[in-house]
Amino acid sequence: MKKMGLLPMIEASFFAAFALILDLLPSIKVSPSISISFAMVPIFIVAFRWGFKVALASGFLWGLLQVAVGDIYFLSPVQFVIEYFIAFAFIGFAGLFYQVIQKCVKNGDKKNLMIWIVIATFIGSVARYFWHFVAGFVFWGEYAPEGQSPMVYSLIVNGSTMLGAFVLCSIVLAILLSTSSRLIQTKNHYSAMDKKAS
Ligand code: 218
Repeated sequence: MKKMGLLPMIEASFFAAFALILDLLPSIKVSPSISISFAMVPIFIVAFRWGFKVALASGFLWGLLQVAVGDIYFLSPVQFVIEYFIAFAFIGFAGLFYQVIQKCVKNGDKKNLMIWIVIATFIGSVARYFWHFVAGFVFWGEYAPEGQSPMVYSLIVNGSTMLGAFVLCSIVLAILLSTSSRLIQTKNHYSAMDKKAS
């Protein structure tokens, strides 16, 4: 297995810390259990800059930092591991689109870049919230309203949080990357996109 370079490692750590800080900002509170934030954006940037493995590491680190600062909900050891290590690391699945995204940047193909960014953001969000959904019906079921099954309760809470976060992250990333695609460029070349812009 290829070793991770020093620069991607440093970036994985930096962006994980950035996500932790963004998560401290006030988020959009839809209900007591549904709050929507764009804190995943830094991990998506890592995914688009370096790909799956580095983004997986960065998401994992964010979870670890979240635990270190004590900003967690602990119901049981299995719930804790699922929600703070597995779920956060799975945001890295957005990195599966690294190659096609990098190709769009290189070719100055802004339209397809936006499409792939939205798709990758969706996959990363689904991959994370799938685990919160699983933890939700296994461990959080007792919080379901009278007469609602834990499965439906978890799907509503985590499904709507996921959709909100996905939409918010997509908007932030689309604005950020349509104005400066350099943000996800790791190679030292001017892309066709930046040439067009200048
Ligand atoms: C139904 C339900 N309620 C609460 C949780 C816990 N949960 C959900 C989403 C994200 C996170 C991590 C911290 O942001 C947590 C702990 C759940 N899974 N399901």
